[in-house]
Amino acid sequence: MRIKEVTLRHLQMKLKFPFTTSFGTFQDRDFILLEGKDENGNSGWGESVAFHSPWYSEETMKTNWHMLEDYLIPALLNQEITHQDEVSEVFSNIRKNNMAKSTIEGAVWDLYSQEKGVSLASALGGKKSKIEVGISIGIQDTASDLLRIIEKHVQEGYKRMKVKIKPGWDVDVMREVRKEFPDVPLMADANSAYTLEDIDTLKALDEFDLMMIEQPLASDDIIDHAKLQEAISTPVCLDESIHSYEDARKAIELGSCGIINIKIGRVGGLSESKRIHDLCESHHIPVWCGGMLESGIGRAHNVALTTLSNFIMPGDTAASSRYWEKDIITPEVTVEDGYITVPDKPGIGYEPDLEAIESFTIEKKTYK
Ligand code: OSB
Ligand code: MG
Repeated sequence: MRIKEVTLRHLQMKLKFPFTTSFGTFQDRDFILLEGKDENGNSGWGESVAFHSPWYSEETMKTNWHMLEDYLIPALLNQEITHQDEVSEVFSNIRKNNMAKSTIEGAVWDLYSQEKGVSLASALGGKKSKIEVGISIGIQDTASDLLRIIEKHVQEGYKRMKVKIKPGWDVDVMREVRKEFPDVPLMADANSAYTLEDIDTLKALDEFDLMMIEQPLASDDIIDHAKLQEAISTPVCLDESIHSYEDARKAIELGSCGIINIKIGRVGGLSESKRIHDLCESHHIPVWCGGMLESGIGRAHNVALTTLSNFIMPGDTAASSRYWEKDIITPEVTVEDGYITVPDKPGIGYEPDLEAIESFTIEKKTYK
């Protein structure tokens, strides 16, 4: 297979709700959508999960556009690819920039599975026909706002609640949540808001029987995460710290975590995600699929990845309608009783809605 033409689009979509983490709040989701055409005129789609600003990682929408335009697209255009795992070889001289790489690698996986006539999930080796999903809830103005949002999502059937925490919005808030929802599967995500100096606060969370605490410490602190994991009973889950198979191997060896959140963009694509998944499975480390407030295209990739066997905990891949008035795929991703039914059509299994895509496009450029 050869990619003969690539179109990049800058889309801007308004979230239905402002999303607040320990870093700040945003309501507009700006991102890059990539369409790659092969020699037969078929289109494969990928989404960059980089944000407008570098709060989650150093990558941004603009650095992704630059990497794609100046390095990744020129490296891949017209190259003969016999298997999608070869994309990482084509990019082997380009360091990091994982979200940028993943954008185009995702489109190649979509094309490859269309060519084989199988769903992206089957191309990856996934077996599940439905996947369990949870929901990630940003920091709210008051604890009672949070309780009402949790109640709504529990009623909708979501399988676990993830609450964003930061210093000053942690132990007391989680206590209130547990009091009102004693049995709900519950976890906290700190997005690196703590250091080992906060160990007493982090220990205090043990009382709430959390499934895990996600990324409590800095993204380059796997040694401190290992110390923390020794000191608390709640399993530590790493998100921002894991950028590759090698990172996962080292974190597992050090005992820095009991669980890993896999995000396709953060680790540089589906091939690397699968390698990390397999490594974790062989070490009995459960994984789950994180979310980056994706549009339907990125969401479809997440759904497919989650069908692999070691994704044994609910992911952050909630329904399209939780985020968007209108998504850019048909049908939209829907959740019933906390499950998404995995599409079995070839490729990502959802149809890109070109009219909706055009309506959210601010800038567009084609390379051939
Ligand atoms: O840390 O998992 C995270 C959103 C943006 C950036 C980082 C994170 C998140 C979420 C929301 O938690 C996941 C989602 O609903 O897509
Ligand atoms: Mg996280």
